[in-house]
Amino acid sequence: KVKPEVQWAGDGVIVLSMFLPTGERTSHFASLEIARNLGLKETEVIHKQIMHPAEGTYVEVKGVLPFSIDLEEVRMPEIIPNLEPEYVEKIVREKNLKVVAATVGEDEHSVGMREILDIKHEGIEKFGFKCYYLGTSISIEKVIDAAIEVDAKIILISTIITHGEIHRINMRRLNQLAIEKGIRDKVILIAGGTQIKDKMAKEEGMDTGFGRGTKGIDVASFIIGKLTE
Ligand code: B12
Repeated sequence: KVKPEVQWAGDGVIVLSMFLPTGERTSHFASLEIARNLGLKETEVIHKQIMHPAEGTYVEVKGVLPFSIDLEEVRMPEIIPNLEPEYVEKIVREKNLKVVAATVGEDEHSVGMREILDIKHEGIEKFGFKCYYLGTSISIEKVIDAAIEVDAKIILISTIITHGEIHRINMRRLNQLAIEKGIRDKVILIAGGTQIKDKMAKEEGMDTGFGRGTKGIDVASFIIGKLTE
């Protein structure tokens, strides 16, 4: 069994951080109420910061967790081991694999996609993939057209998730357009982004989805696994 700890072994102390759209005094007592409702004991406000007075207050509350976790019962997702980098590179070069990549919709987040592609971030270029990066705020139509033009076997799209479910609509559109243009069975479709989940991507017709912390080798390994299965 295990409990979080701060001052001594297994003391159960945790810290919650929250923003409340209320003034300092109200936020102080409301945050304690929230912590108590979550079941924490010995609750105490340890830090407060008034943001802009018209916005609210940031509060940190300390409390003691009244339960411990049985490590035997902790559920963890299965680890899928990556392929050896040398093997990945051999297949990529043999098959002369090309990738079209873009951040889609009206999304300007470029850093994540670049991490996956760039050789200097250990991205997939490192394994010999020829990458055609189209940029940010790219339409799905342009992505598909580019893939057809350069005969790419892999399409990578990056997207944040949105209230209007635009991320889902874009993934669905990518799949549908690939079907309409007759290339769906010839391309691997992969979506990624800060809050993208594999399940969500598959529900919208992608072959897989990758979220936070993804490395180039994870993506390269998936592609080669799929092409050689
Ligand atoms: C930097 C940043 C920006 C910069 C982007 C600059 C740039 N050139 O990229 C700027 C200031 C422009 C920006 C703007 C906005 N942002 Co912003 N931004 C961030 C921030 C702080 C970091 C993102 C980042 O670069 N992370 C580092 C990279 C390496 O991580 P990553 O993006 O997660 O990428 C990894 C994985 O997700 C994955 N991955 C990503 N893409 C792909 C694609 C494929 C194919 C694969 C396989 C994997 C993959 O692999 C990457 C490497 O591990 C995040 C908060 C955060 N800490 O995540 C918010 C965040 C992404 N932004 C957010 C929001 C809401 C916005 C705005 C809408 C804010 C606003 N109201 O104006 C605007 C949108 C503007 C627009 N039109 O796009 C939200 C998105 C929430 C969501 N629903 O998904 C976040 C999560 C902040 C938050 N908690 O609210 N933002």
